[in-house]
Amino acid sequence: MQEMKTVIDKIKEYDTIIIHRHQKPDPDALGSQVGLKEIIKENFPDKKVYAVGYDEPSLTYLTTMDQISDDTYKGALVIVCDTANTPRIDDARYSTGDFLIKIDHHPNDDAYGDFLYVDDSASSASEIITEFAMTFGLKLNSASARMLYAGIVGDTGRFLYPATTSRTMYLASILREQDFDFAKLGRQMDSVDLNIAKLQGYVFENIIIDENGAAYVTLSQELLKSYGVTESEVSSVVPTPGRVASIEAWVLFVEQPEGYYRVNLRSKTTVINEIAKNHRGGGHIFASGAVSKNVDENKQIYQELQAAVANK
Ligand SMILES: [Mn+2]
Repeated sequence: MQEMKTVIDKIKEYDTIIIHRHQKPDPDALGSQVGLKEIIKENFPDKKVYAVGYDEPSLTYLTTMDQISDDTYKGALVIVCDTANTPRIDDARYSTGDFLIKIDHHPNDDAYGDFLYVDDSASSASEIITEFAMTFGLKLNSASARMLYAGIVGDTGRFLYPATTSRTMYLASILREQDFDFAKLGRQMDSVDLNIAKLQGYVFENIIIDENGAAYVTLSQELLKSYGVTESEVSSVVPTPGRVASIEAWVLFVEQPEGYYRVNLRSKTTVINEIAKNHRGGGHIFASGAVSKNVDENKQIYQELQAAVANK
């Protein structure tokens, strides 16, 4: 609460506020970033507030970013949402403002910034921003509510994942009071292009599952090219194996053009973030990312996952 008070005080103190979030944005990154921007615009109309970063083509239906000059950062407040560590922040200029605030719900392994508001019990950064608005009686509007709702829906898998609490649902219901087309938004977020649907088919056809429900699948560069799927679009097949009843935990090895692998670890009830930490990564207890040098390390990671599921 005291921490939130500092955030509102800083927002009141600065005329220019620039909001960042992580690379390869997902709906929660954009939802918390632009949700906060819209809240500040609505409640402090004299302030200049910007949201910056790469426009991820598959998410431009949610929002698009502002283009600003380097000079804009002079004397500005910079807020970074939904980003656990500095290498993942989209747009390196985040460090060139006057004061830096981190607002996040990932475990606080990299405590960057002049001030931090981190609540790893929150389902999403968007939930934190919504609670922040409620705490200080800030007005919501349809634009902020739509973005924040999208962020919560995104990070909870539509209220499916265990991080979904009664607080999550309460705050979502507050957002739902605003006038935006939530059915259309939900449909857009649930839709995939046909090539992604086909890649999901590949995942179901080729995933290896052991007797305890530990599973893995490897997506090579060649395969991604043949399906016409970009690196950023791969994220939409990461939750796919969870739909199989006999799968308890899974890992997707995604080959990179440079030859190493991005490792996506997910589980229903098995803690897997320690495995990620063993392999240049980390994250939430049921959703983590890591980096693997080669096929041998992939095998090692899968063996660790099998052991974790077997010993649960
Ligand atoms: Mn998030």
